[in-house]
Amino acid sequence: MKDLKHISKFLSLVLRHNPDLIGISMDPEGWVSVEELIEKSNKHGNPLNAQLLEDVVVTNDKKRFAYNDDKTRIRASQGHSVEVDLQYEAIEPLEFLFHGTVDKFIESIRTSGLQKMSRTHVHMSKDRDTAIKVGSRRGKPLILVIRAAEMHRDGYKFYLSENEVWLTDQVPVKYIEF
Ligand code: HQG
Repeated sequence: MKDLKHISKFLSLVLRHNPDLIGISMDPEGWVSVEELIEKSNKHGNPLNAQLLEDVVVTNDKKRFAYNDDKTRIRASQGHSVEVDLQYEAIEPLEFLFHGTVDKFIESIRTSGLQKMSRTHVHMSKDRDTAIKVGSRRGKPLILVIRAAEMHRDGYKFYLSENEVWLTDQVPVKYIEF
């Protein structure tokens, strides 16, 4: 299990942030070849084979990675900092979405709303418990409630990633309950 977590972290690094690290090519929708990923991971000193990759995809706690239909390609379902167009369809969000953060960011969020920072989108959760886990990565979590349906009525677009993370470009302050 420890191995799978290590592989998951390595895959997040390569598939979300730095494909160049192992010299793999990524298409505009974020997909890489499974064969190339296995070959180049091994060359980079990160042992990987088809079974291990499958185990990571299936057992991953947040289902971070997804195969294409014939399992020849794989990508991260969200969380990128490299420019990708995941081609998710814009859909109507739940009435409220949740964003877990920490106190040190609150002043800035009160001024400029939620911004995507280094990633391609602002990430939000469908429930408070998930948002608590997200915020806890950085310290004592603070949960912001986003009036998502109202934003949507005002023309903002929302996307739901394959692994059920809600995404949007930004959240202006007026839609945030602190
Ligand atoms: C904050 C993980 C100052 C924001 C999680 C957050 C998620 C601002 C940080 C996914 C700000 C960005 C994403 C502003 C936002 N001023 N700070 N105007 N606007 N922030 O990691 O949402 O486990 O890029 O509150 O579970 O924490 O990796 O975003 O604290 O789903 O799969 O800037 O990553 O998934 O941090 O996390 P991040 P996030 P994985």
